[in-house]
Parts: sequence; structure tokens; C-alpha cells
Amino acid sequence: MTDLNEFDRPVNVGNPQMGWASDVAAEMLRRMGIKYLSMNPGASYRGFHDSLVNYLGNEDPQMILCLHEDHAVHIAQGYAKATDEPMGCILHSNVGLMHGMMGIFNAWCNRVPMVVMGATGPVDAAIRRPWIDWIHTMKDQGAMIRNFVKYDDEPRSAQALAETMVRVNKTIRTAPAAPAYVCLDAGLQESEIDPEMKLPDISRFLPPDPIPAPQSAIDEAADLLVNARNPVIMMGRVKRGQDGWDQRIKLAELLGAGVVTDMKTAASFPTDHPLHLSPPGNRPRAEAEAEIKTADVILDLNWIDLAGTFKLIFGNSEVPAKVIHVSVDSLLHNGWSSDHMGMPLGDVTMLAECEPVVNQLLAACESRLDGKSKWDGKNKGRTAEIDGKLSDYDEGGGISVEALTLGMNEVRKGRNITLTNVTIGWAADGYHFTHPLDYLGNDGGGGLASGPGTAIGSGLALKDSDRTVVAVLGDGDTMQGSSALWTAAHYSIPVLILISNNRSNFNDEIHQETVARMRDRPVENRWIGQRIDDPEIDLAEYAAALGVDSAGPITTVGDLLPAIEAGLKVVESGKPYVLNVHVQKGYAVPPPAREA
Ligand SMILES: Cc1ncc(C[n+]2csc(CCOP(=O)(O)OP(=O)(O)O)c2C)c(N)n1
Ligand SMILES: [Mg+2]
Repeated sequence: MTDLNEFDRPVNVGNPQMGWASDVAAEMLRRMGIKYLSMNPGASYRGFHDSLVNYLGNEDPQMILCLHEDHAVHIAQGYAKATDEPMGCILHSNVGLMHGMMGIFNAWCNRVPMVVMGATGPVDAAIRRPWIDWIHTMKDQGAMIRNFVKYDDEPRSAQALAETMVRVNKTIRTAPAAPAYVCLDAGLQESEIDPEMKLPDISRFLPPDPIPAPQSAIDEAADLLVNARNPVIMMGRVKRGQDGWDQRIKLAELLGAGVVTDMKTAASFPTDHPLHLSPPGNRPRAEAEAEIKTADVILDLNWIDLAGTFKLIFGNSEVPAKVIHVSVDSLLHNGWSSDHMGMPLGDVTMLAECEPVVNQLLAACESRLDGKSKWDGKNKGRTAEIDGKLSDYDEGGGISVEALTLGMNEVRKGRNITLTNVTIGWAADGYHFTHPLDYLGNDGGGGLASGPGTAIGSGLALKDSDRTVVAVLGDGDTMQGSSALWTAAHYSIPVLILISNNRSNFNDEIHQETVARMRDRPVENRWIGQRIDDPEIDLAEYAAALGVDSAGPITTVGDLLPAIEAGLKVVESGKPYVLNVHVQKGYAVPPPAREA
């Protein structure tokens, strides 16, 4: 696989000394272990840019050039989703930050760690260049994003900058993870530092270990769980580690608990396990709903919208089960956005992280049960076997989203595929997740344009692993984020972008149809202002123009497998690939519509 350090090598760098304040920012990022900085350039950070190239030699961190700040932020998000580790990005003064803001919101809603570097100024008006430095100087730039970052600062000295970077490192790595923003005054960046200046020892400001629950709450929860007749575990946002995955399986098997998972969050439990109740979706399917209805104890492991899920299932009726709520998410909640969702029930509430809590619960339940499992070994779900094969769909009538999913399921054999993100149309019945890296969850904040960048960031993170990274993206999402493809081409980032191309913003056709039905108006007009057709975009040509190998449109089921195979071969040789697949309009599971 390609070593990214082969790209964009500076010459004559020699052995430079740390001499300017911007060198301090660069040095601190290196000491934080930040490997990459995705960015779009700008004069507001020309001092910092020089530090990265000519002081650090464009290595640890290495710059990843993007054509839009949206992509820069989403690449950092994709990297964090695959690793639980922060990447950095740099956004040019105010205009770049404004472009990148939606990506920061997605990253915030996804609770991923990220260092966002920005710039302003010079704050000292006396040293501003006419016009441009004035329009790119703002007071309190952080105010634009303060409601959806965990911390922000605009330090006034090199020493203060160094300390801020230490704080950023600790803050973003402490749960709940989220981005932090550091705005570098252009005047400060270009000022010389005191040669005697000492950098803080970052190893003495380490983030805490994952937060466990108090034993009293564990005991209370364990008593409920071991005595439960029909316990259910709702697996929400958890980490990518194999240990945590194994422990969650152990706990479910010990308790004989049915397990529900969610497409909003990354893979958390094997979907082919007999205790997994039904394919993941945006809302629990019938089998899971039935179990939740009859559950007497529910263990909520950081489920994203517990109140919303219960509302779908119980309406305004009481939830009969005792609920054990495990999450540190409330530590981030503020009054600006409503991404805290409705109030989650908690008969036992643990302000703690899922990984230590599952370990604690395992120990407490094992000792109460003398190590004997409560599970009778029966299949509680219906998911052990995939229902259907691609050939069932080969009727010469085009490719449905179900066929596309089954196609992916067939080509995955013998490969470790990571699905970074998938369209709303994805048919979860046709594809199992059996490893924590099999699926990385959705965009977080529902902000389109995220797909290509996020996929490329995950591809970057996993390029030296045994994973083959694939994204299944809508045509609307792809086009909003499409110039990110050039970055994948330039740095040879291995990722297959498979476009589920229904030539429409189809999600919103469904909404227009819903409204038309509610108002007794013609549903035939639902496509107006939605279809991306006439002219149809030649997505393969478009990708090729950005330097990415590509094919399509693929229009028949018969052509699908060879086309995906060919794309995967290119990706496995270390390069990106775009496959344009025409799919029929329609979703495997329609999203729940808000009726009148
Ligand atoms: C930035 C942004 N703009 C608009 C929307 C509203 N929106 C949600 S889904 C969607 C359609 C997406 O189309 P596509 O990616 O092709 O997926 P499809 O539903 O067609 O499978 C739109 C416009 C959004 N979520 N984010
Ligand atoms: Mg579409």
C-alpha cells in the first residue's frame, strides 16, 4: 500500500529550529500524535502553513489538500470514525470556517474527536494588509461554532498557544469526544518566539481512562438484569475495539438478552447472532419492537434517541420495562441544538462509558449467576441467514436497492469490507455486520456532502489494514461532496465509492408525496424540484475528470457483480474507484414519515 509520505515532499528542509509561534502550533500537533491535517489553503494561516512544510517537513502531521473545506472536515470525521482517534483539519479565516461548519456539526453529532485549526487577523490592525486582511479578520470567530465544539480558543502568545494545544488534546480525547477549534492570529503566527520558551510536557496532561460507573449502580443494574424475564440490550454508540465487541456478546449471551442495533451508529454487535433481534434500521423493525414491548428490563448502551425510539413503539403509553441508561452524552448537551433528543428514561442512570460498564456488568452478573448463562441458546431473531440472493432479482428490470445490497454481500466473500456509510435505501436485511469495522455509521448531523469526504477519511485511516473500504452513497450526497474525489486520487487513497444513483434527491420525493397525501393533492408531482436528471450527470466521467478510475452507469443486475469486482480490484491495488450504478427509485425500508 502507498506510504502517504511519498506525496508532496518538501526539498532542502534540513534541520530547522522552532523559531516562530506558528512552529509551536505545528510542533504541538506532532506531539499530540496527529498524523494528517486535511486543509484548503489560505493566507490567514500562511505562517502556520510554512511551519508545517518547512519546519516539520510535511510529516507527522502531513497535509492532505482538499478542494473544499467541507471535504477537509469530513475526511477528519471519516478518519476518527474508523479509529476513534483524532485527525486534524485547517480552515482558512472566516470564509473557510464558514464552509467547514456543516462538517463540524456532523462531527459534533457523531461525537468524534477532531482538532480544527483556523486563523484570523492579524488581530493587530496596524499590521494588516489593506482590504483582504480586514475582511478576513473577525472578532470571536469561535462564536460561529461555539455551540457545537467542545472547546475553542484564540491564544494571544506562543506560550498560551502551547497550553491550549495541550488542553485540546485532553479535551477531544475525553468522552464524550467532539471537535475543538483553535484560531491562530495571523500576527501571532508570524511573530518570533522567545528562544528560551519551553513547551509543556504533553505526557503529563493525559486524558483520563474511560469512565466507569459507581459499583452501587452496577449492583442495582445487575440485580435487575439477572432477574429479568425478558431483557433487551439497545446497542448505541460504542467504540471500534474488538475487546468491547467481544464483551458485549458475552454479556448478551450471559443474560440471554435480545439485542437491537441502529444504522445511525457503527457496528456494535454481530447482526447474524441468534440474539440479534432484527436487521438494523433507523427505527427498530417489527421483531425488535415486539421484544422491546414485552421487555421487563432494557439496558440502553448510549442509544442515540431513546425517547424517540420509545415514542415510535409506545406512543404516549408508559414504557413498562425498567430502563438502565448508560451514557456520558449529557455532558455535552446545550440549549442551542436539540441533538440531545427527548429525555431518555433512566430507572438506573450511569454517567459512564459503555466499554467499562459492560465489563463491570459482566463481572457483577457472572458472580450473581455463578457463571451460568441464562440463555437457552434459542434464536430470538430472524437474522442468521440472509434472505434472498442477487439472482432472485435478475428479472431484467433494472437494479433495486435490495439487489445492490445483495450484490455487495456476494462480493464481500473472502474480503474484510468496511462500509463507511450507506444510503438511506440500504437493505440491511441483505448484509450482516460481524466485525466492529464492518460498518461505521451515518453522517451524524444529517448534513449531505459528507459521503465522499467521510469515505475517503476512513480509507485513509484503514489504508494499511486488511480492510477494503467501500461507501454506498446517494447521487445527491455524492455531488454535494464530489470534488473530494480529487484528494483520493492525488494521495492514492483506496476506497470504492459505489453510487446508488436513483437520479434524484429521492428522500425528499417521499416527503413531498407524504404532504400531497395529507393534503389530498396530486402525488405525481413529488419529483419536481427533486430529480437530478435532464441532463443526467455522467458520474463516471466526472470522477475520471478528477483523476479517479471509474465505470458505469451499470444498469442491469447481470452486470453488477463483475463491475463491483473490478472496482474492488482497483481499490485493493491501492487506488480509489467510483462505480455509478443506476438504481430504481425506492427504499428497502421507507423512513418513518411525520404524518399530520
Ligand atoms: C446539506 C443538506 N441539504 C439538504 C438535505 C436534505 N436532504 C436529505 S436526504 C436528501 C436527498 C439525498 O439524495 P441522495 O443522496 O441522492 O439520496 P437518495 O435519497 O436519493 O437515495 C436531501 C436533499 C440535507 N440532509 N443536507
Ligand atoms: Mg438519489
